[in-house]
Amino acid sequence: MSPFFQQAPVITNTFQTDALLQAYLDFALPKEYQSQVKQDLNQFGGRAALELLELAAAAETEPPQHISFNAWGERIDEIKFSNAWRSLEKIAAEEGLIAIGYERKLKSFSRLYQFAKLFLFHPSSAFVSCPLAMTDGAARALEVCGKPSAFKEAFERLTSRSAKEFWTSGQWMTERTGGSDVSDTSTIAKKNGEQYLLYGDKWFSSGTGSQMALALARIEGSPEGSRGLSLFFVELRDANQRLKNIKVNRLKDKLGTKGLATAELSLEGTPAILVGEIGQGVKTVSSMLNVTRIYNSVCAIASSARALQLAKDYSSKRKAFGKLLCEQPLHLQVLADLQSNYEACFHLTFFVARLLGRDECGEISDSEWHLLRLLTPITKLFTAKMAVGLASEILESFGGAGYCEDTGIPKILRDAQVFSIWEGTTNVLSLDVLRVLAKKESLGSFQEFVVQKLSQISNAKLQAGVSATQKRLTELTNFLKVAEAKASEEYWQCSSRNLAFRACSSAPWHGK
Ligand code: UCC
Repeated sequence: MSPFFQQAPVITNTFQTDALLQAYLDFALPKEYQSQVKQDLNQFGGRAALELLELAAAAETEPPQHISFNAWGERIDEIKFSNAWRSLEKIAAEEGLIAIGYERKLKSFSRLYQFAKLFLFHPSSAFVSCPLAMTDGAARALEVCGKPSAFKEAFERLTSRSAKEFWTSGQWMTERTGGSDVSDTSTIAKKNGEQYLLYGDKWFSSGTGSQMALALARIEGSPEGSRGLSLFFVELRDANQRLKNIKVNRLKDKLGTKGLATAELSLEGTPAILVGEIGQGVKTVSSMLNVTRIYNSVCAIASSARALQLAKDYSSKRKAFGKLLCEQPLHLQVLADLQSNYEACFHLTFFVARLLGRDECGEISDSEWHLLRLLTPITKLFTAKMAVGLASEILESFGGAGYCEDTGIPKILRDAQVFSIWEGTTNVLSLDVLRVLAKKESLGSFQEFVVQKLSQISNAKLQAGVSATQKRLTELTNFLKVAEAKASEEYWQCSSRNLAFRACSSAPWHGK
């Protein structure tokens, strides 16, 4: 008898195999854009399943290296990236992963198209998606500031389709004193003619291979706290590609995201240009944060889609107790539950992406704007937690094989854990939800939205879901009344997580 070897799960064209993404585009994209978008995503889904996947594996096998000194003892602080990593960046530029969002050829639907493409890219990107998130966020922050002439070239490069011209950006906020609380930022900006020189340490910089960064710093003499912070544009390298008065202290040894260089930096008189107004740094960077948080959500659902695709394929190949896994009721039930949670998160994320597109094209109503502001942190925190839980269940669905590194499954779990930390932890985002709810318009817009969507549902089969959603909305409203009556800051803070999760599970996200 020939020995038994288990067939491995395989990934094939990730657009063609994604019935949900295709159906969503049919539903959400106007007819005139459908064929061009689907054609592009179809070719990209093919690349994601083969070429990109191989490059991503190579980028993880050859992680970035920090070379502090050259052969002659001179400090050079070079970060050496694999060719595979650089190829992924090049492909990202050429495929327009940032450009699509700014060319706006599909008007307000450009974000939907761009994020659908990012959704295919992320799981085969070794987290090149992380610098892309910051690049997009930086482009948006510069755009919101009116693209002053000093940043014209940077904006063009960030949104370029030419790999030669393309720049990525870092986002330098976090310091040793805290990633969430930036109020203690100790980086100082000293005036130097029209520009500034930055002095201080940045503790989590994942854009070290980038050509620019947006950095928070305190102009000498500015008040303490976050209201004394300003935002700065930094061009990292000189004409010889040497870092401009920036020392790389070390690369972080992280749980996952191994292909991504995350560095600790010292700024030792780094030239910088003020972005936006003095003392408005947090507010100015928040347009970047809101974009990177949506990226986080898209990447979270994308990694879940990939994990499900692997598990579903495996279940049609793996036999146990005389049947394939996909014929085992309990196995199917577990996968179905995961799929349904994932699909809810998919709809929520793409709904927010469409709102962002409407905002950027000046088509958003006041009520939708409040909804976008509220849903951005809620979506980020909810999709991140879903992705971590799903990755753990999917790993388990592979049994012992899922626990072995060479199947590639453990990496999915390690990488998923970053989603609830990157760009704000669940607690920080819950507190952001409180910040938004303090302005009453957001809650009103949310309630109005849910009621209006429910009123459009006429299918009798969906009535149980409608009633359940109405009940949850009433519970949420009652919960807020009780919290308001108690009115203590402590009570509000303790309730904020619960509040964010309740809001997320009270709404029908599918709908125009
Ligand atoms: O550190 C990081 C790396 C983690 C490890 C990752 C592993 C490696 C990478 C792997 C990648 C795959 S990531 C960065 C994590 N840090 C954050 O995300 C920051 C978290 N903190 C916050 O989000 C805070 O809420 C702050 C910093 C945004 C704000 O804190 P403040 O200063 O206490 O907030 P204020 O004073 O309430 O806000 C100042 C102004 C207000 O407007 P005005 O002045 O009109 O009242 C706010 O309404 O900014 C406004 N604002 C916003 N506006 C604050 N947040 C927002 C927002 N999101 N959108 C619009």
